[in-house]
Amino acid sequence: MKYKSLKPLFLIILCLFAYSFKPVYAKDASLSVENAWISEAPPVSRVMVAYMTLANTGSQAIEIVRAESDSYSSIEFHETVHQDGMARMVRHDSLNIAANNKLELKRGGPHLMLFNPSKQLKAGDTVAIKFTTKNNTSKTIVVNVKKAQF
Ligand SMILES: [Cu+2]
Repeated sequence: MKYKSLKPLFLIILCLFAYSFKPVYAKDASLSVENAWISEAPPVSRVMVAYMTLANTGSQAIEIVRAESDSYSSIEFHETVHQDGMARMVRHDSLNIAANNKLELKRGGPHLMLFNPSKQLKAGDTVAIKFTTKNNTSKTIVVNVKKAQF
């Protein structure tokens, strides 16, 4: 409720900003990735998890609609949510990074779920992951597999 009452004010401020800074708005949004790592999993595991910080230094939101890798059969966007004292995972269609903002993929929050590794991946191995955005731009990052951190 408190949030709802603040919303109009927030939008007005946002509009004022958009108006006053309009001339310097750039068309290209830019994505960078920091501290990316994949958590090593037991050999029997058919799923692994990747964490990272996605940074958008551009003035427009970035929506990542696809993630893929030769090292996995598929990659999904997940989020761990806590409901009634239980943690469960929900699947998202995309990852959204607001303009000039960061999205942290971390334990207990949003993450990449990596399915069916093509071979056993151990700490020290590297995996290439390709992201595709809604604007059909793509970015490939190299991610290190590390020992699980609890
Ligand atoms: Cu998951």
